[in-house]
Amino acid sequence: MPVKSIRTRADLAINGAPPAFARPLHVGRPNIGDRNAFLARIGEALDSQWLTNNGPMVQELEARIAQRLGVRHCVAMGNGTIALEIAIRALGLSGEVIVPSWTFVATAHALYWQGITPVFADIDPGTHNLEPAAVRRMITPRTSGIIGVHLWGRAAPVAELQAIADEHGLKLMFDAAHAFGSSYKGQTIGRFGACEVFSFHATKAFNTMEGGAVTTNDDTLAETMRLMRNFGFKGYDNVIHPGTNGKMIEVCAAMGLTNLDLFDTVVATNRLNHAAYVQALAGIPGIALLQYDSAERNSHHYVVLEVSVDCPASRDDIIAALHAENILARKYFWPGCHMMKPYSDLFPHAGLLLPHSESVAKRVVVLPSGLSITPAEVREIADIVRILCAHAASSPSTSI
Ligand code: T4K
Repeated sequence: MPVKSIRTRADLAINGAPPAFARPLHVGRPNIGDRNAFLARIGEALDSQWLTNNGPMVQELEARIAQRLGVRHCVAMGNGTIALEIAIRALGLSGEVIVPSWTFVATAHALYWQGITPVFADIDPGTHNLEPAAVRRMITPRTSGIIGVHLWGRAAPVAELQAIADEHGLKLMFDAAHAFGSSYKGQTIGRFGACEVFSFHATKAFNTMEGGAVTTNDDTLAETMRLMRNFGFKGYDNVIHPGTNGKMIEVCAAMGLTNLDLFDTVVATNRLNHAAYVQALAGIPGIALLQYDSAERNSHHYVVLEVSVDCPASRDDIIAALHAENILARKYFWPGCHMMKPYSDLFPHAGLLLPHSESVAKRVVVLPSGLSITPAEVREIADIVRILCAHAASSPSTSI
């Protein structure tokens, strides 16, 4: 049987028809803290009739995050994308800015949306983060800055990128959307570059439903971003800066305060799930899990499986088999930003300089984790991959 036609364990003649999981196991299932604590906070907001515009819960959340990350300022925003846009504008970036292609498209969009050209640099295939030598190659007289992305919560090469930025007079900021609670050389992410931008989207390890924040140790930059997120208002009737609406609402802050209390549990659960995946997937040819540096903190929110050419089943066959079993694994961030229409129109030949990004994009499967799945379910997921690969290896008609 060709691997492409394998869809369920029933096809593999292992057992009966129903999918392995009656309920879907999603990548990105939100981790939700104490429901009563959350509802009590919502009650407070309703009683106080203060729902948005720098409300008390937003301020409390900012203070708690700044303290947790060890940074002077946390400026909460409506989502990670508006937070990126505001940070980019507050830093005065223009012309060209160097970013990885191997990231969620919001990193590139946040620039392009503001008339700035994202220039894609290649990654280190071992870490999936920007490769400093590749960044150097993309610098032109129009380059004004670099946005490093701490992909999968693993720190980008901060010191090397800062050295390049200093040498060329460029601004450096980080997209830390995946990196809440991560560390770089033992120091919590949030303090590096001119500023760092977090996403607190529902799908993130720490979530405020929708939300994000910029953290910085720069007092002036923080003040500018606070103005920009609220139309440039300084007090009533006094607009002193161009601005937009980037505000976080109280309901989202209530979720954030509730979920901050849960975060250490989320990380501990993710670590158990990750270890279970490593063990359960061991020995399948051509299958490897991206490992995180044990000396650094990482929420282990992203379980990133890489399927090499040595694997008897292709990456897309694995995805199809998992989906048929109700396991909604993802191909994040396939096919890479440079292959997405706005940017492939702009740079049709960008791939020539992005060999590692293109090859990683073909290999990756992101698997579910978080509070909604257990190590026992992890082992079942791994079994499906193992069975598929064994079948593909033994099927002479397999073509992938
Ligand atoms: N930079 C980076 C590096 C990022 O990864 C992101 C966001 C950003 C910047 C921008 O931050 P935000 O502006 O979003 O705050 C999702 C998220 O929407 C996005 O926040 C995230 N990265 C990206 C990696 O994933 P999609 O297009 O994959 O979303 P969707 O609707 O397919 O949902 C993802 C999975 O989560 C599905 O399996 C369903 C599940 N899910 C989702 C939601 C919203 C749930 O189970 N419950 C839910 O409530 O982008």
